[in-house]
Amino acid sequence: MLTLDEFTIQQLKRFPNATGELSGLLRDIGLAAKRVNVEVNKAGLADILGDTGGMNVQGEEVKKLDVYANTHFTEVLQRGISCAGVGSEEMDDYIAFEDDVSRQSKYVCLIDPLDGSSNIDVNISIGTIFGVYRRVSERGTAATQADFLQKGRSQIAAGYIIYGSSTMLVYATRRGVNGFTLDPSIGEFCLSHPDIQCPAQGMIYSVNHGNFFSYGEGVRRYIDQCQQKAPRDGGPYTQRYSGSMVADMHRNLLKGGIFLYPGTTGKPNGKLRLLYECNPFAFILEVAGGVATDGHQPILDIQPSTLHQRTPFFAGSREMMAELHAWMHN
Ligand code: P6P
Repeated sequence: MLTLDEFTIQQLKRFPNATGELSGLLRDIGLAAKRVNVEVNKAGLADILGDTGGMNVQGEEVKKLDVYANTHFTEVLQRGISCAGVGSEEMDDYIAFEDDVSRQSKYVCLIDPLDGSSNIDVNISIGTIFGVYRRVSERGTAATQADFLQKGRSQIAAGYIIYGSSTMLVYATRRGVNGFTLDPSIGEFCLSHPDIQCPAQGMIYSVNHGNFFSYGEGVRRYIDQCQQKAPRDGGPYTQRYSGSMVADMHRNLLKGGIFLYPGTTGKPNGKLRLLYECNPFAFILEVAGGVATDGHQPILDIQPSTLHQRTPFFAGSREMMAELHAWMHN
């Protein structure tokens, strides 16, 4: 059974020109994930549960675990040798690490340290989402805003940790998507899902029906036909939506399915964040054979203008996504 560290080193050997910085960064993320996992697993016990009383840049109440996760991932990345700075859902602006080693580092990271945190108190799976970019600013200097506002297609790697019935780390590079399950008995992430492919077709659709009447007409038509799928048309479909993006996207990635967070009349750009929620999952899906769009263009082709901008998000099995676009645009 390959551990995450052994796997990243094995990948390194396949590419002699690689410096090992990306492997080091991924190991750093794995290390931080183990620590966050310990706290997530005892959230109901420690006083870490519950609100800090603070509000994050999204205007959402901040759970203590959010703060812990953000602090921990940021510190581990700063102590590493591969990351020059971090942009995070929990921080108003990006952080450019000031120490000399970090200023020489090749990459920057965008993270949602604990997505779905409203589910912490009710024990529904939550997750960490991350995207890794090669910096565009000069090494030896502090990371700049341009480093963080790159198109998602520029990602070198992207992934997530799901703190669920088991804790898994899934990450993609251009070479493939691989999943590692944490073995608590040895405290290591072990390769459990090599070369993940998203099935071209699925029978799961994931959407918040509570917003149905505020979605666009094409989206409403698509959802209606999902509910009427006959066996001869690949149905019946089942609706699965947990309110935790990492949990819903992970299930659909493995089983096939489609996830929709459309814009609404009140929020035309929807709720999900482009840089640290949608871009990482769009990258993972495209490498795994799936599709992710804003309803019109690939998510990965959107040129970001601000760190916390939102986008409508449709993602999943490529045949289901083709059907969605047909209902939205014909
Ligand atoms: P709604 C969690 O807050 C989150 O950002 C995603 O994890 C999740 O998919 C979405 O919001 C749920 O939003 O409006 O359906 O409750």
